Amino acid sequence: MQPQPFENPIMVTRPFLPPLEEFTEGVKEIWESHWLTNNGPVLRRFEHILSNYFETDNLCLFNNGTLALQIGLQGMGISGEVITTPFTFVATSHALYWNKIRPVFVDIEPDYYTLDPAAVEAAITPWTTAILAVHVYGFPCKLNALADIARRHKLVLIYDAAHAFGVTVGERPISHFGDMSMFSFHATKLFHSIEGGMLTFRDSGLKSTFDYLKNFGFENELEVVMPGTNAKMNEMQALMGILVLRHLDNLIERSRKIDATYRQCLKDVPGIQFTPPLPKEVGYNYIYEPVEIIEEEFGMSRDALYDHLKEYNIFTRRYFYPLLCDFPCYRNVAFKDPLRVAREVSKRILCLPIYADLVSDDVTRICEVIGCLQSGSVKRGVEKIA
Ligand code: T4K
Repeated sequence: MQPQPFENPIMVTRPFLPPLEEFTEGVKEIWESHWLTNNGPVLRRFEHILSNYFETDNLCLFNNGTLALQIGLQGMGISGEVITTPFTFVATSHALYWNKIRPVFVDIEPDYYTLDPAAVEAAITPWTTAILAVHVYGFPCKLNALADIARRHKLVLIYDAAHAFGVTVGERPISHFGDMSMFSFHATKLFHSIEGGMLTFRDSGLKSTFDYLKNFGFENELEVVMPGTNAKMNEMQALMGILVLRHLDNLIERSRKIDATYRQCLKDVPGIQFTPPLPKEVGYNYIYEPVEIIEEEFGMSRDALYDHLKEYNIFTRRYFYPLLCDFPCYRNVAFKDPLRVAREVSKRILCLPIYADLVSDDVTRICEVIGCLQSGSVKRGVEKIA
């Protein structure tokens, strides 16, 4: 039997929303206090809860992850060249650009798509000040190798951990590694505060700098100690964050089951390649479901599959294609690495729908559609989807 399109679109993700009563209860408190932003009581509570969760006081909340990273780089005084990955969301290198730092793009490793330490080391110059690595899809970077390079070359090690909330390594939160990590709490993330971001950092002296930078540099009513910007998280965001956090373990467990279903249902479909099992010491968050489509085996390119799935109301995403260095704003940035792995992966990668509310039957149905498209048992490309 031919698979039928879904009645309603299945998007790559859908934000988890806590029970409405929990949110309205919290909103009532905000209404009564008339305190909406600027370091309010709900934000302070959220910060306290996160301090316990991440086992550190060295954290600072922001209104989104991009500004958190921009401010983090500025507050740490990073300048010159920073070695980074082209296989990430544009915000990673935009944060460098806004600080007038030159991104030096180097290749990724083929298993989990994080920075290749050997490529990092090969790209170091006298102008290099830092490494900006990304725990892409929540997969931990090569933590020991990068730490070793940073130590030997006296470089700052910064992690874009936008995808990595809830990830642990050896039972320690991923924030434990590197000099600074940025987490995104955007609605599309497993853990979110509608919009939001957070920095965690090793040097406790940075806290006041980040607090100034996100609030115009105000020390008090009359004194501005540095030219800051406005990157404050508001009370509604903090409330959502507190509520979503209560459900996080359950969200991760549901996503883990979805991942297991995909792996089971697609295991015999030629040309679909999943990432290998993670090392035992990693507690993963199952935030994305990336697969590589090997055209020669699958019988169809990644892009063709992406288009055909839309005909079935299934909206996957090509995170992260094109590579950042191919966007017009980065085309003039000079770097030497041929980016062999990154170019190949970005042509093959496809992120399948995954979110806690996605029911198992729908995952099976998505897999059936993919299987039928592969085997050619359904018509492909009846009409071209724009
Ligand atoms: N570094 C990395 C590595 C990142 O991935 C990101 C953000 C950042 C830094 C910056 O952090 P933030 O400044 O964003 O905190 C999305 C997100 O907007 C972005 O946060 C995320 N990475 C990126 C990977 O994905 P788009 O352009 O793909 O989002 P959009 O609007 O197409 O949403 C994707 C799907 O989610 C939609 O098809 C439907 C669903 N959706 C989305 C929203 C916003 C919903 O169902 N409800 C919603 O409210 O960028």
